[in-house]
Amino acid sequence: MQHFDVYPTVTWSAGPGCHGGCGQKLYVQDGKLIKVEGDESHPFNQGRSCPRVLALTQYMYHPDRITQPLKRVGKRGQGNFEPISWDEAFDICEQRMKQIRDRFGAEAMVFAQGTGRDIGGPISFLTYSYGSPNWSQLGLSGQSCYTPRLGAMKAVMGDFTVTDCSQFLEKRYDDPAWRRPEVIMVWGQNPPNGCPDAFMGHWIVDCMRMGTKIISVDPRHTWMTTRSAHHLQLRPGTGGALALGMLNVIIEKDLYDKAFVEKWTVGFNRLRQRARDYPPDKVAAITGVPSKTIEAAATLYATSKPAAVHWGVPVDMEPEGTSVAHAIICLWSITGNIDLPGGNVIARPSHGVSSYPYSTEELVELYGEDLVKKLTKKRIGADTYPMVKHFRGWAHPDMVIDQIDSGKPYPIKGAWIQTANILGGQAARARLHYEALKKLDFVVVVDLFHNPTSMALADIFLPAATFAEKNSFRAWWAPLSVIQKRVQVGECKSDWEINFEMAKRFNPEGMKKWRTVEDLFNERLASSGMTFRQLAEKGGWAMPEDGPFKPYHRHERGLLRKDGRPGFETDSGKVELYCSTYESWGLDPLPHYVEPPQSPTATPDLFKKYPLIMITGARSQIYFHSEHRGIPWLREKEPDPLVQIHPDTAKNYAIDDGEWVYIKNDLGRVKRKAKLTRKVHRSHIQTRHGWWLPERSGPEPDLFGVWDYQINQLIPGPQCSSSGFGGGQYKTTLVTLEKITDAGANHG
Ligand SMILES: Nc1nc2c(c(=O)[nH]1)N[C@H]1C(S)=C(S)[C@@H](COP(=O)(O)OP(=O)(O)OC[C@H]3O[C@@H](n4cnc5c(=O)[nH]c(N)nc54)[C@H](O)[C@@H]3O)O[C@H]1N2
Ligand SMILES: Nc1nc2c(c(=O)[nH]1)N[C@H]1C(S)=C(S)[C@@H](COP(=O)(O)OP(=O)(O)OC[C@H]3O[C@@H](n4cnc5c(=O)[nH]c(N)nc54)[C@H](O)[C@@H]3O)O[C@H]1N2
Ligand SMILES: [Mo]
Repeated sequence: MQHFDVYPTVTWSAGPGCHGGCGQKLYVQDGKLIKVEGDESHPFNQGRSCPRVLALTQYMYHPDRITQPLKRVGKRGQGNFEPISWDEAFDICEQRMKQIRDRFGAEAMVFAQGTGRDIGGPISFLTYSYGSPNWSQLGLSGQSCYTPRLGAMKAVMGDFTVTDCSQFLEKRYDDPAWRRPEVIMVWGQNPPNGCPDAFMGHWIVDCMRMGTKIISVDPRHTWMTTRSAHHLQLRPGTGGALALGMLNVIIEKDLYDKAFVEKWTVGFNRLRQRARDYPPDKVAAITGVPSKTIEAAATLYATSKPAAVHWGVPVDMEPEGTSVAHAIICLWSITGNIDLPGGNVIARPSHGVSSYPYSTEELVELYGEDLVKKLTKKRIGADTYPMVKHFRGWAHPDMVIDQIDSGKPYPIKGAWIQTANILGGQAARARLHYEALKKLDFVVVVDLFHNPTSMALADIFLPAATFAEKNSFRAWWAPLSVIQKRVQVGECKSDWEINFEMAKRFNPEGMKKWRTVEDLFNERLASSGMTFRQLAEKGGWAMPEDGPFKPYHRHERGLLRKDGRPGFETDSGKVELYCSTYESWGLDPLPHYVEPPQSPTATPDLFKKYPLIMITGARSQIYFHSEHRGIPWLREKEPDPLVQIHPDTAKNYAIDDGEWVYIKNDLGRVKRKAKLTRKVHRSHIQTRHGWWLPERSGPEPDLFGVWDYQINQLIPGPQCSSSGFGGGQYKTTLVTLEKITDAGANHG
């Protein structure tokens, strides 16, 4: 056996893709990664790995991997690129982006990211160093991923919560301070598949093994719903009504936690009044969940202590995502399940470390007053939506694309796209994004592989590193971890390195305080009392110590508020069931329900033409959004783009299992292979997003078959929520089916 070394590190970003933070062991031989295994000593995953991380060697050394910077030659979209040096690539980006800044102002460049890998730090850093207010998750309609839930929690209770599966404790389930949740209400999430939002789905499975009961809120049957005490099989997009119906039951039956409500909440009577508008019978008619089931599930949840709610992205994608989130926050608040072991525990970044500066003071210090003024004056959407203005620094995705298209109120001339496949999966209205982005003068894509977005748009392509090839750090909840570089592939660089170099070119004065990327890491890590190297030497991770960054009972101990008084970090110091912040933003201060914009009752005529509700994007363990279609070990498990159809429904369209079909609506048609299954309701279909075929031709017009298979061509927009956050119509689009009869049609 030849010698190899084993190095511990933490995954985040390129490779598996996800939001997790699993400890992994990298087996390295002669400078090459030969195998990955879960690290048993890491408290996050306790030795587990997902299929995507186990396939890392195939991903890293894939023949299609881009390992040198590329410059487009010939016309955009023709697929002709030539390798250039990093110096030349950086020079071209600097020159072209400075031209845009000089002529049109820094706001004419948009900096676009995908979902939250370790990109938020590097990309906001670059955006602000360049001087643009327009940092966006471009394409994600209504910013409908986590941000609506986060914004609602911040406004209503001043902090974020997660289901307590002992993840803040080093000894995990063995720590006597932890209690197992009696009940976990899993609301619009499929935990074993997705591991979203810094939460490992398998923790819920662990709790189930120890005796936790599950209440599932999901229109489909999944592994988890079939093991639930109650499965609330609601119509997609009606969770707001369901949550209000459960509040009604809990309040009217007197099942709420009176002591907690009295001491720690405001607005209970007004919430009670509002919930009276949602009696179980009425809610049953809206959601399709029998009233008896609503009552039973609400009763089980409210009479179990501790109990927790674990929620997913369908909450955000409801028409009023921030209001649905508000209703669910009221559920865990009036049952007193906050900040206690086994409940919805308050989550803060470990050791107070954040990878990017959010506070106004930090921004002023780093980039000056002018930028901060621009952030509220010129950031797209900040004027229109108070929640966009006051929560997080993101420009509003739907408004950004409309502005790129119209050039009004000011022109957008360039885009820096990093960790996002806008055309291949992120964007609703995919065709509009394509047409509009084509108009830009200059586009940089930073990625690991070509995809439809880079092929159609990139002028410069910069090759990024996987997690095994980079230094970085991670402070999304706990533990605080460092990611350590163990191998090098080609000339690839980390997102931090790339953006650090570009930031120096745009803001040389401001960048003088850091000589290297590691200096910057050390500054961000300062509140932990450790440097990057010290944390690495300690084993690579650290759990928070007792204080503001570690549960439990912090509101009682005065550890949550800046002024040190007991209570929550809101104006009233309490959980605001009646939310004064929403009120000050011109939003309904109480939760309410809005029907999806396309639905059997909202648009009956459209429903006649398109009688199926399409759910898209329920996560697969095999793929991360549009990634991994080219990785042999993964593709083998799920080779074709499937659509789940109930057998009775399929019969109506004369569709057999395994036949190819079109999914259609007024926006177009997309190919799928039928998978007949009773897992979906008769009136719904479900299909995954992110399909393109790396094996097909890249250059225009084919763009890897994206226009044949990209379901987001059918997803309408713009978002429909009054707060500006939420309301992407990814789970509630009306469609119909048609069998493809042309025997010769090429299905990829
Ligand atoms: N392997 C893998 N992991 C991932 C991702 C990935 O692509 N692959 N993506 C990551 C990202 S960015 C995110 S946001 C998360 C998302 O992961 P989740 O939050 O789990 O969301 P989904 O998988 O979209 O849907 C979860 C469940 O909600 C159900 N559902 C659909 N519509 C509704 C509805 O209207 N109401 C309710 N109550 N339920 C509904 C679906 O049937 C599905 O079973 O996963 C992250 N993790
Ligand atoms: N129909 C439908 N569409 C959806 C959803 C849905 O439920 N239904 N979900 C939406 C949601 S919640 C989200 S968050 C978006 C996600 O949308 P995206 O985040 O755009 O999804 P990905 O397909 O993962 O694209 C990421 C791209 O970044 C590259 N990449 C991965 N890691 C790194 C890295 O570390 N550095 C760099 N530079 N590049 C990297 C990948 O190769 C890939 O090309 O999709 C949305 N789209
Ligand atoms: Mo997401």
